[in-house]
Amino acid sequence: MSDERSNQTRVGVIMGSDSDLGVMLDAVRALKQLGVGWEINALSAHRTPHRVAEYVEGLEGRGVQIIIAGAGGAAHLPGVIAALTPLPVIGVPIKSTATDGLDSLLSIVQMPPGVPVATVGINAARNAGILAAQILGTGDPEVRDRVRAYKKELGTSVESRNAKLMERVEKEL
Ligand code: RP5
Repeated sequence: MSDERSNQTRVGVIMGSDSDLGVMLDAVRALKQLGVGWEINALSAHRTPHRVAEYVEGLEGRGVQIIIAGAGGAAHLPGVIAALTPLPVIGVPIKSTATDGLDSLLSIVQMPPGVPVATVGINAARNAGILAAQILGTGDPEVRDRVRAYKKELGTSVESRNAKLMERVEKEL
């Protein structure tokens, strides 16, 4: 698998705070596994709004094609980014302490008509990375083949666990 660091950066991973990093690393792990070039930043829609706008406005010129944005609580970062760019935005609701992430989920998913954010599950940053690779795969057969191989592995692992299921049941009875 090619080293994604030597690749052109195609996915911008961004989060509202460095406290989101533990979750957002799963997106980077997926991109790395699928050989997609990435970059990562922590910038806040509320605390650094002008920096967010400046960052987003520079993305297209640098060849970035998709943004994965994670935020928690009043999670406006993915929506603000979607308002500023025609590039697709995948939102990752970070599990907050106050409401277990329901506030983050609803803040990200309930966008007004015309400004969609493709929202994954609470803390589901890995799925965001996979979805970004799948979107890129529509125009890049190499990435698509890596996603295909990954999905095949997923199926193989389910088959092998299924084969051991009866053994486990018998131990329990
Ligand atoms: C959000 O507020 C961030 O995305 C983070 O999930 C949450 C808390 O941020 P910190 O106070 O930890 O910086 O904007």
